[in-house]
Amino acid sequence: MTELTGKRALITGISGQDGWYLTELLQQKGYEVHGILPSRAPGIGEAGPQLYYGDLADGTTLDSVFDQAQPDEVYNLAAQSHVRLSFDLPIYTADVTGVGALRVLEATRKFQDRAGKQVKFYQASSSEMFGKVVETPQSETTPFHPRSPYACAKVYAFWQTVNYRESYGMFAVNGILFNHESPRRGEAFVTRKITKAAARIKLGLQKSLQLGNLEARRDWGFAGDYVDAMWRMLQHDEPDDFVVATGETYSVRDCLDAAFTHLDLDWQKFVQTDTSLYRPAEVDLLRGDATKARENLGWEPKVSFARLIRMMVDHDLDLARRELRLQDMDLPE
Ligand code: G4F
Repeated sequence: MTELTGKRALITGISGQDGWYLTELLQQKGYEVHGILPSRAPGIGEAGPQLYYGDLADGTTLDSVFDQAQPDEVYNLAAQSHVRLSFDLPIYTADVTGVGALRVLEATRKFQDRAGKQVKFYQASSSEMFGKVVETPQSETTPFHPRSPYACAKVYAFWQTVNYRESYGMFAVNGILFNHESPRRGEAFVTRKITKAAARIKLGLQKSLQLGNLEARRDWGFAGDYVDAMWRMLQHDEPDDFVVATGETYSVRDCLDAAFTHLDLDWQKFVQTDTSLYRPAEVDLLRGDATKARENLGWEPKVSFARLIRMMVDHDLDLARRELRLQDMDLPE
């Protein structure tokens, strides 16, 4: 049911997986949603937010977007978010993922002064910041040891957010989100790469799947659950930083098992490892402790890892069936 808040939200990176789920959540709550995206993207337009083109590598249009959107809440989700790619594009990643967050923070601070109202700021921080972990599970007090240009950029953005809170008294928070997936996940991330390949292999559209490190372990949750935690952080009495995680950890191998078994397939017959997909430095194990979010925000994950992977495989099976039908009809996609 729609609760009419009359609030306005501005989301950077609105066309990504999280931007899409967050848009739907905020609209259900009666928000007017505005979003910045770098180029035309399928999907998000259907949800009906007000869209502006912009790239965090170029902050020159931010002031004018803020003046048009008049936000009460700003969610900075935009980033070059692919860890492996950040080794090939370290400077671009530092600019968009690190300094880009600073550009949005500064635009928020200046708009807050112009508008004469409090504007709350959410920074999409990442469990990748824990990197070479010094303890397990990882919580808000675990020291960071970033292992990629992406993670270094996220650490920079994390501390800028803390500094804007401490220097200017801004309501600025970091959500330290562990991996979160869904049928809307980009196809370059490992869960979606696996569920898509499993579905296409099942229907004979693909013969094999090349992957990198199968031993890496991640704490994988459902993106739809995680955007609710973002919103709750901005409704909390005090601005603070929170870990968002399931508390469980699974390997890439476990993900293969879950996806292929759901389709009665044995992944060992189809998967090859390709060393070019390994990272120069790997994050071996992530498992989060979300006690603080549970106790202070009343947040908890609802979708288990097994259900998440089944949901993604079922969705990708539908897409593969459609691909097969188009092929049979010999029509262009
Ligand atoms: O799915 P991934 O690419 O996600 P990664 O690197 O953990 O990062 C994701 O989660 C972070 C939150 O902790 C976000 F901040 C970040 O933006 C992103 O959304 O890789 C997961 C694991 C890695 O250990 C990787 O080495 O899977 C391993 N892996 C093995 N083969 C692969 C592949 N990853 C990808 N992307 N592709 C492979 O072929």
